[in-house]
Amino acid sequence: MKISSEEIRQQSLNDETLFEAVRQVRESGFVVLEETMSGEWIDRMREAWDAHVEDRVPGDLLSMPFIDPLAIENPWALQIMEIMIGKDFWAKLPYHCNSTAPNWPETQVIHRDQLHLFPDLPIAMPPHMIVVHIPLVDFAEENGSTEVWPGTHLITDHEATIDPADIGRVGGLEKRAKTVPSIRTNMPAGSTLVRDMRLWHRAMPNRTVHRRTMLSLVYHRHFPSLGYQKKAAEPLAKEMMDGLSDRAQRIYRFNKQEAHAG
Ligand SMILES: O=C(O)CCC(=O)C(=O)O
Ligand SMILES: [Fe+2]
Repeated sequence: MKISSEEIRQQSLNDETLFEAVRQVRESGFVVLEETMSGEWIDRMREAWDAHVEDRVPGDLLSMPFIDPLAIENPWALQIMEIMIGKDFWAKLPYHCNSTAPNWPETQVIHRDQLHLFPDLPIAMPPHMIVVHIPLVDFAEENGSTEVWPGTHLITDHEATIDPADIGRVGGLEKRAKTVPSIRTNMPAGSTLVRDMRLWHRAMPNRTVHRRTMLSLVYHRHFPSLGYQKKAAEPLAKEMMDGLSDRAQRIYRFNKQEAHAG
């Protein structure tokens, strides 16, 4: 969806836009907010990430421009996530990107990045993991914009829904996906795509001579009763954490060196 230049400048969605964006994530499993980032921002980020992906520069993913606030605490996505996965969601640094090389020939297996919570129940729980993507080039069919199956994040009656191997991309969704319409996430560079990680999707071939890169930042609902979460995060240098905003320090709290971050 297009958002107003005012919402871009203020880095804040108005009530109506926010309501519509949340509705789309809830019902379709994703929303695209078009062109939230400036051309300058996109170029700087794309050059840094492509150099990193291509191993041209020994990139420190915990430095600028990788940890730019518009990436790690994307203000538009944060507003949506605060409503959908609760204000105290968390994430880990460094984040990653999804990049398809020039002339990449492969179609990925259809998969969901996350299973349902309570996969044995016949109803979908509210979202618990959300990924924020920021495309660093225009996404179109020629360069392999991701294909998604709107609404499939709510499908609970499929055997692959309860099979953890489904996340391992074994192809359990291919047949059923033929019965559900799909669309390509064609969007301008610098958009913000917010996606429920249960949504069925796949990477597509890149038939251009240019790399197709998007940032991928994963956010988790906080479940205070599940103490295991912080084990998985690498502790980051104190100076680096201290350089982040208070909000970012809270989001990335499991990267903190102290044992009692939760
Ligand atoms: O790069 C893409 O378009 C999607 C990649 C993806 O879904 C994945 O690797 O899990
Ligand atoms: Fe995926």
